[in-house]
Amino acid sequence: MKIILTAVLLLAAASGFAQPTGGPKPAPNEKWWKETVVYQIYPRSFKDSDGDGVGDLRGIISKLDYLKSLGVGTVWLNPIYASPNDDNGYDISDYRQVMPEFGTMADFDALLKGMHQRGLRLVMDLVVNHSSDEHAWFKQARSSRTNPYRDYYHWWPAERGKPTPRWSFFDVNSDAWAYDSLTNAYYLHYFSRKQPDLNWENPKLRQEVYGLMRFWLDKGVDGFRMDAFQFAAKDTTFPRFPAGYEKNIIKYYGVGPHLHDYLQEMNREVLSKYNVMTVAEGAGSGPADAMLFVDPARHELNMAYHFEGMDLGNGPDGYRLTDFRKVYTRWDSAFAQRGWLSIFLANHDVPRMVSKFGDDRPAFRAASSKLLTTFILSMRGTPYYYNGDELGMANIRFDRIDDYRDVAIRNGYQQVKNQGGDLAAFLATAKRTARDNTRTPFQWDATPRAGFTTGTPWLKINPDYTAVNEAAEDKDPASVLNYFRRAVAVRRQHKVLIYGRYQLLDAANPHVYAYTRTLGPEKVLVVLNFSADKRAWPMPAGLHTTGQPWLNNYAGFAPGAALALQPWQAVVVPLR
Ligand code: TEU
Repeated sequence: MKIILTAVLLLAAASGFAQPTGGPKPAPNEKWWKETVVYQIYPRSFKDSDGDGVGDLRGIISKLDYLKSLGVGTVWLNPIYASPNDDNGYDISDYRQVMPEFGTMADFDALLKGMHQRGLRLVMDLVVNHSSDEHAWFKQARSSRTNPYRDYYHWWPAERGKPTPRWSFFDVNSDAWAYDSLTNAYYLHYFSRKQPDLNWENPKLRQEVYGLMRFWLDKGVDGFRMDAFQFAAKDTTFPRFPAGYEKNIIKYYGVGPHLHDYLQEMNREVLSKYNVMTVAEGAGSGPADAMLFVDPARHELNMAYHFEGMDLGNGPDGYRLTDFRKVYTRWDSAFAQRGWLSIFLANHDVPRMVSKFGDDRPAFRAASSKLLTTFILSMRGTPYYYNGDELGMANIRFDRIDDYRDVAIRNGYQQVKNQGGDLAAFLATAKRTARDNTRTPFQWDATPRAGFTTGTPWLKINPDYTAVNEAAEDKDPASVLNYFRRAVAVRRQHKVLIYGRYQLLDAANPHVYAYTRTLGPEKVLVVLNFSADKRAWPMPAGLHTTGQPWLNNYAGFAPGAALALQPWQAVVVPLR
């Protein structure tokens, strides 16, 4: 009897049914990381506690109750490790130390504890495609060709001549090989010169990474966002790529040989031992590639973000709703049966969501921010929401190169200058697309420096902070902030919004994006007017709303044969 009972319990645990007593049992593929809402904090810009103009861990700690008030379940923190900050912490010089500008390990421990006490989970950024050139491994590696750390990185001995060209994201010459005279060799850096790529073919390096992952997991962190990891595996024979390859970087640079072997090994040795979530930043060039990262049968990562949605609308004419809808529909159907995605419209690498996908003119900023929030929180996939978007923060649109801090922009500008190119055109594009647009300090209140710092902020504060700030919005029931809180609460209450089948309606409508979500007997309609004009949207035959909307960014809702939509109106309403 005892043996049978044990077997039953083991089976239950294996099938995901093991639950503390009480509460409804989740279905087998329900997971906490599918049900959570992730809120991304860019620590440099969130809240400064000591007046040096740089956000820090104590600053975040002082805002824990704010985080709790949002209703989100998980915080993803951009890198907080020791770093010379060539790329704002994405160049790590010690993976087991906290960047002194951000605080101490004791501050980190207090932050983690404070989050857990409030039922919030903490996900860290794991940046292991590259380290800083100031990491002890690289200092060793570059010191001699026979150093034991040499093979932690990729080298091309200069006696072989010039290396086969490789393109770099942030290099001033777009050259991913940097010559190091000490050992007469070039090292590889897909990002800046201060971010040498780590050699994942070296099992010792892989064990180092697993060790540092355990270090943070043993502290109790709840998962990792895997930075640029698709670039970690490379063809180290460095073949020539066909002309024009730099236009399809992911295809040639990403998802190289053995990438999935590494992820499976990492899962086996580390991730499988903890109840944590993992998300791949980028996952190849299409849904089939992405599935390989997250198919549960493969035991690699939990979810991925694809860039196809983000890559829309970078040109001066913005994006078309028809393209936007096609992308999200295609990815949803590719993951309808298995695998899991994230849904996001902004992060620290792209402009503000309201400026890019909405309309940040004063008349439409709030409505379009709320509409985009509704989209993120009503799609299948784990929502990732970038700090400040809950206030409707907009692009700052710098005029001068000196205002930028980002290595990508500063080196890009220098390159255009060196080539005698059109600097005005470069700056015009940067206004629209630069990463510093989303990195400006969080706008807490209308006092000088937006309540972010008492010192000089590391990056200028958007002057609109006197109107757009947390203190004002907190008090206003109709604010973007309070709409975000409602939308998070609604998602948490209704599993149909998390797991429900997505079905597109009115697929060719150039302005209105509408879909249903269905789970068992529950069915809900989402209607989003992606335009600054009023629109009448005819209800499709056979669909009948029932009761009041769960979410509506305008006051009124009149059911009927056609919905009269206001500019940027978003409605989520149950169907019978
Ligand atoms: O980004 C990796 C990535 O592929 C993005 O490079 C993106 O294409 C780029 O930022 C465009 O400018 C990650 C981080 O999110 C980013 O902040 C880092 O700069 C980068 O890795 C290097 O670590």
